[in-house]
Amino acid sequence: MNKQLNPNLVAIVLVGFTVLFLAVLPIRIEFATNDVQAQATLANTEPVQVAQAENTKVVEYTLRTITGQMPPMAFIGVGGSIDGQINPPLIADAGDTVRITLINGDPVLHNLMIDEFNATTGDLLLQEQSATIEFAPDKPGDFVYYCSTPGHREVGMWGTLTIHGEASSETVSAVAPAEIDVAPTVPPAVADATSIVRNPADLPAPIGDRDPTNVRVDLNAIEVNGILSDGTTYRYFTFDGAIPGPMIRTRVGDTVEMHIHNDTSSQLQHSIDLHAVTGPGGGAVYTQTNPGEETAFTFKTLAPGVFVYHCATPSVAHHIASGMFGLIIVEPEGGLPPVDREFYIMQSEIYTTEPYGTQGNLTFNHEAMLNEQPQYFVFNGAANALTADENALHANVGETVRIFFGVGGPNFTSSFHVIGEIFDRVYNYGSLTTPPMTDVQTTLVPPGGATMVEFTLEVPGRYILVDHALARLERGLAGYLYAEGEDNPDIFRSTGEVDTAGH
Ligand SMILES: [Cu+2]
Repeated sequence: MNKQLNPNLVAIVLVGFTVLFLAVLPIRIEFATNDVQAQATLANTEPVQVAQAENTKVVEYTLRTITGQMPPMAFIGVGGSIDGQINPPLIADAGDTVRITLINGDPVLHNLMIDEFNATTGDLLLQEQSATIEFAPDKPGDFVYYCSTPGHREVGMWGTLTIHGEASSETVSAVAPAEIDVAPTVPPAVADATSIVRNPADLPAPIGDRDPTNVRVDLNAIEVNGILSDGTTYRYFTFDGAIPGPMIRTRVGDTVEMHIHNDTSSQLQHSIDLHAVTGPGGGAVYTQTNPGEETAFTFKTLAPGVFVYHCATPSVAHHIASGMFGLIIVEPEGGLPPVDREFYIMQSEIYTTEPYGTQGNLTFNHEAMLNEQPQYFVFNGAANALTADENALHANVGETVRIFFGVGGPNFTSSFHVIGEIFDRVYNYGSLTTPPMTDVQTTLVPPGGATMVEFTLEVPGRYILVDHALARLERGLAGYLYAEGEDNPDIFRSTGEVDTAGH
């Protein structure tokens, strides 16, 4: 399932970013690790010196991005009075020239923005990449500097720039306003976006009756442009390019060597927290993985069950909402009871700025996520994904079906239900050591939780998988299960058939 992206593509994207920001902003970009590298300075981007009073001055600050502390992401002062301070307060007087240099502390997408002064470093992606901005604040007040990468400000990457003094009409911003596109139009759908839907029949075979053993699992974190619905694309984060991530299947007592790779094309760190793990962070503590790198840890499966795994890199909810979750099944000794068909489905929400149904390339909206107001609810990553012929569930009358059903969330509990069927057995909360509940219509599955349901198909037809909070059906949450076979009029028949059959 590993999808290798062309490193040349990454280079092209980087060059593209650089050209874009050099074109519109007065910045210098340099790489601090190599002082012979050329500085790219455009002649027309020198700050204009205007109307500066004699007592104005240049105020310089250097900040470096830092992760893995508390808060999880932040700026840290470098040199001078702010050295070593997390998100240090920056101070200047109105009319001063403020010069801020940002150094990227890790190979992850960061930037620094101050909205009120149209000041931005542009995106920095490489470790030790730096950019310097200059601007002349013309009004007093407290202004937030922050990183605009989704989720970063929210987990702590911001501080305050305080400008003292009087607002002066004679003091003019030395920086031409950046040409920020504020048009409300939605960008067009990404032309080469791919399906990120995992077919629900794509899961490993049962473990069966075997002794505990050593298992190696490799997962690759990949950020991809995926198809959310017809004519609509979205930037997903995935394990191995599909949602949910690959099902991991083990038995109790196995020793699992878990490897997390982060694709070279990634812009963010990724990691894994498996709920089947007993240990710090479920593994997340040891797997915060930079783009192009790999981490690993080993754990023993102490308890059988159906467990969720997910990325646990801040903002964790953002990474989950972007598609980074899956199931790990730990089978009991002797394996699970045999069934005819198994399926693998997970539910999640997608928080876009644009309303449900908007065509184009939609954008993630962190505030909507914090407010728990998704536009989309999805099975296996995309709107109505499991109603499409290529991803619908298929079985035959007389067969027993098992569905592993989990909720990535990040926020909404599912009232999982199959319209027209009754669950013969529900392994509530995914517990495989508790006797299943029997004859259940609808079962609750919380975020970060899972269930295993089984039922036998007695009557042919199309059954609809839903969350019985049915408004979500109208936001993309539906799947079809087609049962083929002979009619079974003793169990179900239409009025018409009764008449013609003479019963
Ligand atoms: Cu992630």
